[in-house]
Amino acid sequence: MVSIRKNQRDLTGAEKRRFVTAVLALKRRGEYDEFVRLHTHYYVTDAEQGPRTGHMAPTFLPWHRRFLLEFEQALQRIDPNVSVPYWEWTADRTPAAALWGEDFLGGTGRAGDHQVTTGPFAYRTGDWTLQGKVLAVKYLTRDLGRPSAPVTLPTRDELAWAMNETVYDAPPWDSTVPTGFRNRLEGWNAGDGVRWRNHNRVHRWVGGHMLGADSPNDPVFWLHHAFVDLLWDRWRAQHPRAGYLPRTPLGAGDPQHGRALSLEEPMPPWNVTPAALLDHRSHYRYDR
Ligand code: CU1
Ligand code: CU1
Repeated sequence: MVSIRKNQRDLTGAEKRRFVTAVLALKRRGEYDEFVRLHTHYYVTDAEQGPRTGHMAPTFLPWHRRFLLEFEQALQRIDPNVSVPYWEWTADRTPAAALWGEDFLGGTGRAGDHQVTTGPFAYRTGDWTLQGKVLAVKYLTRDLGRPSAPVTLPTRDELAWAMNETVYDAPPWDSTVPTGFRNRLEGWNAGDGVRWRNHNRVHRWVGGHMLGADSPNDPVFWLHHAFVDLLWDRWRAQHPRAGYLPRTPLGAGDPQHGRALSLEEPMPPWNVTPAALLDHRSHYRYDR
């Protein structure tokens, strides 16, 4: 079955309810926390040893594509009519957006400890207790827009700065590359000292758990990354001759050898190549 991923602002009340119900069921079964654990495990930075697959690497996009697909398929085992909606953060830009309503993801955290107290993922419902060995708190936290030192969501112009890049990625294939679509979208330092752009700035704007390696603890993670995934589609349509890079494995003399994966190298934990994830239309499509 091909599912259609919709803009969250177009969901009906019933569609929101079904999504939330399926997410809560996954949490009850313990499967949700496995996704959080997996994401944390694959959060490897430039400064660490070993391969980087999820972040700060060319595979940022294919790795999250597969991660979301696994999550969506887990939801669909509970309710086959559910798909992952996307949050177009260039358009729905305030804590007043319907996304943060009581009937969907709930709102920002309260003053002081930033505990989310509204909506289905509020701690007091008993349905959303965070798990993990080194967890500071068991309740979900958010600080939308960070009022104490305001952050703004990326604008269309800031996103265009990434979308207009003509190459996918470039050496040294990490968080320091000044050019290339991948790092400009992922949003690390592009050589000018500004660290948080586009994808990363959205994590900053939501705040709380979205800041860390265990960011999927906040269900908005999936809606954020579904939009990032859609942006990859749009970028490919905009630059039809620009393929995934690196095309071939990096040589033994390359400092990124074994750390950044090329088009045909399998990504853990699924053993799937970036090439195999370029076309997702047999699994899901976007509504626009
Ligand atoms: Cu991630
Ligand atoms: Cu992310």
